[in-house]
Amino acid sequence: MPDDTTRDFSRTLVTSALPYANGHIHLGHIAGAYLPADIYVRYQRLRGTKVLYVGGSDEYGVPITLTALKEGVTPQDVIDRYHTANADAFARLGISYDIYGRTSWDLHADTTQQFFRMLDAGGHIHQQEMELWYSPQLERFLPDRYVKGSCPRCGYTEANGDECESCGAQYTAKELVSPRSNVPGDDSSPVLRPSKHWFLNLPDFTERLKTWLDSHPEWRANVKGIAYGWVNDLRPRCITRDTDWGVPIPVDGDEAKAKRIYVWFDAPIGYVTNTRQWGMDTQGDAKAWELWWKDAGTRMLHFIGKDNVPFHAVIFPAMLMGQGGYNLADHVVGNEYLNIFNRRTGQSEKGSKSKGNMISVRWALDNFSVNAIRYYLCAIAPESKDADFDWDDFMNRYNGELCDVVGNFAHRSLTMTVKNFDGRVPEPGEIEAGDAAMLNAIGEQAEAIAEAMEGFRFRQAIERFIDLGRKANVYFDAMQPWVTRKTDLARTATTLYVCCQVVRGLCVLMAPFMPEGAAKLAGILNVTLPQGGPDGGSDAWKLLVEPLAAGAPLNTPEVLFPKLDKDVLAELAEVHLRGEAY
Ligand code: B3M
Ligand code: ZN
Repeated sequence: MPDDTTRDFSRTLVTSALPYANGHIHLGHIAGAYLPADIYVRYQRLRGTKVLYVGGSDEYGVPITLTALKEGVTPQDVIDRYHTANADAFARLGISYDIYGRTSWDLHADTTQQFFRMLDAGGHIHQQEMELWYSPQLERFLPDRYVKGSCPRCGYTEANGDECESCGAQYTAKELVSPRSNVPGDDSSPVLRPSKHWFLNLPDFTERLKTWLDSHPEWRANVKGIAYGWVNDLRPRCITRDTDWGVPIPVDGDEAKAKRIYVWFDAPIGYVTNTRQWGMDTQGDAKAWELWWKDAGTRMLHFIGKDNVPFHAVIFPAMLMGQGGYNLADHVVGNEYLNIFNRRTGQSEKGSKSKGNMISVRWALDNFSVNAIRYYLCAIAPESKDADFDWDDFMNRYNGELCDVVGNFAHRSLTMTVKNFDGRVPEPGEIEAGDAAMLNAIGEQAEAIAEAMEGFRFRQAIERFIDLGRKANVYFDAMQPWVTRKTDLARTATTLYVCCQVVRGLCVLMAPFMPEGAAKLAGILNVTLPQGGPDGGSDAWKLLVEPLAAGAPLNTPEVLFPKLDKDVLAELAEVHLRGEAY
């Protein structure tokens, strides 16, 4: 097996978990699976790497049909509503997918059925009879959350059919204590009935999974811990459900007709489907996707929240092994949770719909700039442990770091330059040691940011970016261009020439984190940031060492990062406490 840590890759495929089209995406989702992926993708695009970023909605499964039942609409209505809303929220937040697909597409049924057939042909799928809860009144089985009851382990009374959200226990349906139907209007008591289902024989892949995981000592400890825990105890897993909302099982006969493929079997295959669709949309090529999934020169990265680790680091890889010819993930970047700090109680809480403490992306964007949201969520990214979203911390970090350090430096440098040097980058005089050190710091910080990015340490990367701003302010204050302006114009020209170079550096280095701020700054500087994409491009990081030419025209500076007002923030925090930030 090749050593993946040192392999040279020609292109990178990045995926972010497909959110259920069953509610508005919230900041917890963003901090876990979306913002880190987007920052990484934007960084690689700037470096000229060929990179493809695939996402989309997860549109099957019981939560969606239950929502439809409760609202008296069809599942299609539910997914249409939330697919559109979430695609829009991602776009406003600058999450730069190359495609945002849907698992309800016909193409996806095709991909999923191919996966099923191939696993079946390889002898990895078998049928087995199980006892499942059945509603005599509805005359149907009650899969997953259609049935509630008490957890056989901890006694939690809102436990689901086969798992407990309170203690995390997984069990077989018949172990559930005091079952009751969760379907509105169904008053009958559930009874156990036999039903035949299809199982994926995961133990067939144990050895291969172990070898593969062993080849990735560089993964985060939290991801490896969960993955090995599963691989050391693999059991056949049921991959079908008694429902009519899902991908049809590609098997003849009435037994298969009444059931569908389980959502967690088809969902990760959505990454493949959406890559297929992207290839057809952009190149009219039905086979373009294969390069991204099967060529040994492609590196594959999954960005997810930690609850999705078993599926991305064990089950989906096993499904890929059963296909033959597919690459396996080179890194599964699993993030911890973003909790909510409650100002009233002084306690950190898990985000939950029932508590009403979640902050939707659409609400956040209606009230704050995209730069502020992206800055704070990256600065506190829950990489190796849970983090707290806290309104005071949000204001202090955004105002005190992005505004006061970077925004302020850019603004005072550019304003003074435009005013005193006729709207142009000044002609420098002699570059002295202090100037040279400042100029060198641009490349040094770019290196440090690159190193953190390559290691998926985004908090550290954004810290290194702010560090450059801090160094620049120290330089500016030491050189005192507002004083030398009256005594030594040549000296002032050199200082502001250096400052302009730093601002240009900040502009490029900012682009992965705050693309909107970077675009605005690029407009003032009259520079173009390379777009990059699946075809690759030039390396903007290398261009950092090529200075802005003396005499280059600048546009009128404007405030990039307006400060958050304390009173406005306090009011919005109240709205959140009332459960209305969703
Ligand atoms: N929809 C669960 C979630 O949103 C699931 C992820 C699918 S990724 C293939 O967390
Ligand atoms: Zn429990």
